[in-house]
Amino acid sequence: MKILVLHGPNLNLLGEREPEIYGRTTLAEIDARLREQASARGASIESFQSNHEGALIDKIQASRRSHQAIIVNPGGLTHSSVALRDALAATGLPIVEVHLSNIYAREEFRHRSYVSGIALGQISGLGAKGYELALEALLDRLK
Ligand code: CA2
Repeated sequence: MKILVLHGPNLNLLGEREPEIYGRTTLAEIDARLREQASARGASIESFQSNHEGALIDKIQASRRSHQAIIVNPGGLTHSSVALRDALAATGLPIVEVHLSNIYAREEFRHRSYVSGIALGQISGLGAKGYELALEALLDRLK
């Protein structure tokens, strides 16, 4: 069982800037925890971060046959990208959307997600723990 973990634009800055909003955990630490968690359950993850919408879409398209589920934090593209939503929907894979911050407690423009309508579920506001919860839920579902 292989799960794709996608991190959108600017998430490479995690742990370096704005810790009061996004926490102190780095992206490498999040990925390492998920790798351990997956392997303890006989699964694996592939992690991919990009600041480029097209690169994320290429990765999503390629994942259709090689992966069984997707965890995605689309970053700012959450609120703007129909193309990313379409690519995710086209995989037909179960998708969990994760946000470190509570997008509904922030600016109005963050309240709309183009991804939530095609996701199995969304976890928002629980920091890095949200990724672990997403992985657990997907592995339970895939078993
Ligand atoms: O809360 C989240 O996970 C977000 O997806 C993060 C996005 C934001 O645009 C969404 O509304 C909510 C921003 C990612 C940028 O991450 C940074 C991390 C550290 C320092 C600066 C930006």
